[in-house]
Amino acid sequence: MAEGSSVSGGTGRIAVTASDDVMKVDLVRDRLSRAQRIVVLTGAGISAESGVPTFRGEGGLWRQHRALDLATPQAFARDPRLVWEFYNWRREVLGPLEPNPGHNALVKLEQRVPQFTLITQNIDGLHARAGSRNILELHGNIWHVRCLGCGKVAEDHSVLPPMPRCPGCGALLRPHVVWFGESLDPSILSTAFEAVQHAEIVMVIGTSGTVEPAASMGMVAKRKGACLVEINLEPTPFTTLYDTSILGKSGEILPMICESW
Ligand code: BV8
Ligand code: ZN
Repeated sequence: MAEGSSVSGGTGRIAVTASDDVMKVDLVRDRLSRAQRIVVLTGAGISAESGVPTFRGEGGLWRQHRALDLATPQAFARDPRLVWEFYNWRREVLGPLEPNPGHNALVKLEQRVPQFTLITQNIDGLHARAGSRNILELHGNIWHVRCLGCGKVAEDHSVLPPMPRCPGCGALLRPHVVWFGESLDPSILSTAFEAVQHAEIVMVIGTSGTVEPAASMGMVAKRKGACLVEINLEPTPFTTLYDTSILGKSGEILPMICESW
């Protein structure tokens, strides 16, 4: 929670005091308690308190490579072994990590809302581990692999070899994630846009709003009259467009917002 910190963020925003945030938490809680259709969109920030490095934080680097440069089909075509080393390193880091109170609060919220959709940009699988049900994984899941030969998709939590092969046809496997420059699964994408267009409230949590098409979802909802709430450690390019923006850690704010009303 921003303890009386003054937030300029380039938007000339006034100082945010703890009491502002407490008021905002109550306001959002009240809105949520009266809503039928709620959508939550999460990014790397919601997993940060579980110990998952975010993309743009200092954790976004691996052996001096930027994640952005390795999460592409070109990088995999050029050097599949290096890209698999990157993903195997991330699987190793993620393996022992647990959902945090932010993930858990969203499970409680889902149980109390008639129509709840959780759209996540994260591939860490922590929302499902926490117990969320109606999840749309826009960018895939690091625990799933896809065969470049027969196309088979499998869930695999084992320690994979440097160049894992399909047990069925022997072809090389790839992580079943969406790389930069690749299209998202059309049915997942259309379901996500459908949900945001009919939502009464959209909460955007822990995302820098830099990756499309996820970044546009909030504004699509706003144009359809939804109430937009942002929870982030710092202001984002969209902060001024939100109805309410609460600065602080999602693992602290979400339990306050989602505790039973
Ligand atoms: C697409 C899976 C159509 C892989 C990911 C030029 C050529 C080609 C494409 C493009 C182009 N220009 C733009 C594009 C589109 C491109 C894109 O958006 N690029 C960006 C970089 C400009 N998008 C795509 O390519 C998408 N496909 O558009 O298809 C198409 C096809 C061909 C050509 C054109 C278009 C596919 C995008 C999916 C990429 N895959 N992940 C992997 O992870 O290995 S995206 C990856 O990065 C993550 O999944 C995540 O989505 C994203 C990182 O974003 P965030 O989640 O926001 O994380 P970030 O670190 O940035 O921010 C964390 C935030 O949390 C911060 O704001 C921080 O303040 C906050 N925070 C931190 N701690 C906390 C917190 N908040 C609260 N509490 C805390 N404790
Ligand atoms: Zn195969």
